[in-house]
Amino acid sequence: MPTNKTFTMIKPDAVKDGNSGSIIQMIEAAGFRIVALKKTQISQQQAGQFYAVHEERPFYEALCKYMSSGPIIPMILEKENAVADFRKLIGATNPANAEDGTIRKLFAKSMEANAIHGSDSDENATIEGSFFFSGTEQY
Ligand code: RTP
Ligand code: MG
Repeated sequence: MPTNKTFTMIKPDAVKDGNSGSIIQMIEAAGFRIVALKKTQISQQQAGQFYAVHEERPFYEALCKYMSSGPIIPMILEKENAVADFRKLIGATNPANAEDGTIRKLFAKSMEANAIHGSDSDENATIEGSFFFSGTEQY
């Protein structure tokens, strides 16, 4: 059953550049309700756990180093059709291919430093949200 929730993180480059506020504004303007939000920093090992699905990919180690290089802002979001609509809002992984008006088109610098994460399925949204937030941190 669809959960109508997704999980996102504003990545280190966008937090460092002071783009968090603009990105959160775009997320709310697109109709997503913030269920949980915090600012935190994870270790390379924690990033490795979070991105375990990419373990065999050539970019895995660089990705985990990058994701632990500075503070991030994880959030759980709620909206009808949340996972698919949010992927549309953030745009393609490579900002060079991201459509105009998407978060990555506006704020991503490269394939790695691409400003924001979005879950790719309802199942992963639940797993990823639980990685950062307990039940009592979700409203
Ligand atoms: P995300 O999980 O962060 O929302 O991104 P995504 O679904 O669009 O892309 P995914 O394939 O899940 O890859 C996760 C993150 O790994 C980095 N990446 N680098 N150098 C590369 O070829 C490469 N490919 C992926 C990106 O930061 C991507 O967001
Ligand atoms: Mg992904």
